[in-house]
Amino acid sequence: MYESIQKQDPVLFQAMIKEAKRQSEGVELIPSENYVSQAVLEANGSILTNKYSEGYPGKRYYGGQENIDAIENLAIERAKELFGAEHVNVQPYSGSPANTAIYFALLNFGDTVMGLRLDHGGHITHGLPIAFSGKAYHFVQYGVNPETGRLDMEEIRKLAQEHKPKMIVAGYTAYPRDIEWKKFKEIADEVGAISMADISHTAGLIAGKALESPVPYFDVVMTTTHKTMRGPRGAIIMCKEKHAKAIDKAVFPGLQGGPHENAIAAKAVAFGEALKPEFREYAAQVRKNANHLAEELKKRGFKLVSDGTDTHLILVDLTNKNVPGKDAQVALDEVGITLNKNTVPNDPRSPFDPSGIRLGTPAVTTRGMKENEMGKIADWIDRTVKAIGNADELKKIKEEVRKVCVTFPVPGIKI
Ligand code: DSN
Repeated sequence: MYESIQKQDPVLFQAMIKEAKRQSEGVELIPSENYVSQAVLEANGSILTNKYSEGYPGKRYYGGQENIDAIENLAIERAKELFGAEHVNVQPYSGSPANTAIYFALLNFGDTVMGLRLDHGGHITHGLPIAFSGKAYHFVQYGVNPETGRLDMEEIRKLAQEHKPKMIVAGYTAYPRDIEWKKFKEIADEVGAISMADISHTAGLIAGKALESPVPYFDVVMTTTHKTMRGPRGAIIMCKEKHAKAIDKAVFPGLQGGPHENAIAAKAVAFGEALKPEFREYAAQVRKNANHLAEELKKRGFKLVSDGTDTHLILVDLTNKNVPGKDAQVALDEVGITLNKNTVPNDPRSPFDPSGIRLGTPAVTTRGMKENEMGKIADWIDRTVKAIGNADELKKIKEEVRKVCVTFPVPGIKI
């Protein structure tokens, strides 16, 4: 791998090879991560990075666009087919710029918007007070029900009727349950709000027909293209035709300059892969694995927020184990299991040292792991959490993890 880098830049090469080893010898459970195919890697690292192409296909500000237009149109057409979208903009650099572009297109600064609190599973771009979204717009934040850990649609309806938002954002980074898209749309319609869905976490499951889609109902739907979509780092915005002009103008020239056509080509590759029947099997298996892992963790006394999962994602509250999320993350890192510490709803601890951990199955499923491996992973997690401070036991678990992982090759890694 990386022969030219090895020759030209041995220091960087060493770090990259170590990372490749880490990715292939460990269990990747961060729910927003995945392993892309060799074809996605090739498109992303291709000569398309050389080209500037401000504007949109057929209307650019620089010459030499005949191939770039064809590539961007391919990504657009495949995304439309995959999600049944009326209009797609494939240029956003990533999720946060995409969300910012949507607000910039459809809101005025200071407008009232509703979004889920970050510490209940939302995102910084859904109105965190110290973020741009929270400063530029008047976000009214909704939360999950403290008893059930689930969204309470009646509470959301009440808040919407009280605050009359111009937009309602339905989208999540640490919420394990399926979303009632139709109900959200009904509430938005009742108060005359624009409906916006951020499906960054579940887009691959929606594309793979393993979860219901908001695209037929919602005014605007955005997603990152990595995570369950298994494409390059980036994002797309889908919308009804009536919002198309505003969205396109907000992305360029409103917020961005030249689109990254190498990433757009890689998005086209990923959408092509997701249109194949195998991707439906993948999406279904991601859910099966998450569900199995959740049940295996519960059997070992782990408390899950909302008591389970409908998606790829599991949120564990470690309070009953007397282990802070940060300590669990560090110990699991030591054995080669990667996940992230996470707040749980109404967490008494701080976001830097919260009560929970967040995990998910998109990456392990890409490697071909199934229910049998989910049982092993639950066991390793349980033993690791119990063995914090016991170097010998952690070393033993690390070797068990490595032995299993090397039998499941990672796409794009040959070492
Ligand atoms: N950082 C992403 C995640 O991990 O969910 C959200 O932007």
